[in-house]
Amino acid sequence: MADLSNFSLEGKNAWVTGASYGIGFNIAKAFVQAGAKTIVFNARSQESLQVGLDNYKAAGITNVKGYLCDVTDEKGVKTLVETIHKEVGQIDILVNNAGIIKRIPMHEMARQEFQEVIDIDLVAPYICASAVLPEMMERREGKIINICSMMSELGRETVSAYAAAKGGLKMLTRNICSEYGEYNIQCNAIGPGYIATPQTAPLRERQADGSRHPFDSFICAKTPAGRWLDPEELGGPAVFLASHASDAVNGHILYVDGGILAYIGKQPK
Ligand code: NAP
Ligand code: GCO
Repeated sequence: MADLSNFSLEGKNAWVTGASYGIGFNIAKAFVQAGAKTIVFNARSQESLQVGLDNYKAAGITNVKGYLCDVTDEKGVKTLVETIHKEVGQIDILVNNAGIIKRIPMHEMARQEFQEVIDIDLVAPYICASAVLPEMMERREGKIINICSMMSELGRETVSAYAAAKGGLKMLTRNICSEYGEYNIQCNAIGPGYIATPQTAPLRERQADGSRHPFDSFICAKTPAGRWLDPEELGGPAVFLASHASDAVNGHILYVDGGILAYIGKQPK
């Protein structure tokens, strides 16, 4: 019988930011399947918090606590971490999942719009990681997983702020690894490919004439499997990076992209 105990999250508490739905919710679900003791998630609105609570309930997940907190609110995040320590216990795993994208040609993008993406997708992971590190350092153990992107490696039209943020998040991941590895804290990232979630829904919408969105066809041609990935497919890689099975993995960006980064793309017929 294989011994998979190293992949277990038994007894572990995990905070997944912005995990009301989408990728974060599916990562949290996988953590529960791997034996996590308590899942904590936060939302920036009461509405999104309730959506999350309803989603966890519908999935039969009861060991979950949701809190109202905007990840860009440094004071609010510090207060949230203190509350989690009081009400749940130690934070063994942090997943910096919360994120937004704005698809606007750079020369038409207002400074404030650019800044908002940077604040949520890059500054907030710094804020949240900085808030959980002291306790992890004390325990000399911890897992931080940042959610990067294809845009941590590649650019494309209209996503300048997002690519800058996700490229920075790749290096923030490597720097947290470098600075805190001596405390037995591993910081890695998952770089999802193109995942069917609300964030990418506009790229998959049917056209007025019922035809496929050009970007939908484009991405399927760029993915060897010829399809968008399901958010559930990120669960296994996330469990691996959250578990002791990855204690010797640090500063790594694990691309879960169906092979996009390896593939030149299907030749148009
Ligand atoms: P999503 O469906 O748009 O979900 C994003 C979640 O983050 C939402 O629950 C959102 O809450 C929350 N959020 C946004 N800003 C927040 C803030 N300031 N404070 C707290 N929560 C906040 O996106 P997703 O597709 O699941 O993506 C999740 C992560 O994966 C993001 O970092 C994204 O960049 C990354 N990613 C996505 C893909 C993809 O193809 N989908 C690929 C690579 C990487 P609200 O409900 O309030 O908006
Ligand atoms: C886009 C998409 C992508 C995905 C993801 C790819 O507009 O190109 O939203 O950015 O969200 O980041 O890995």
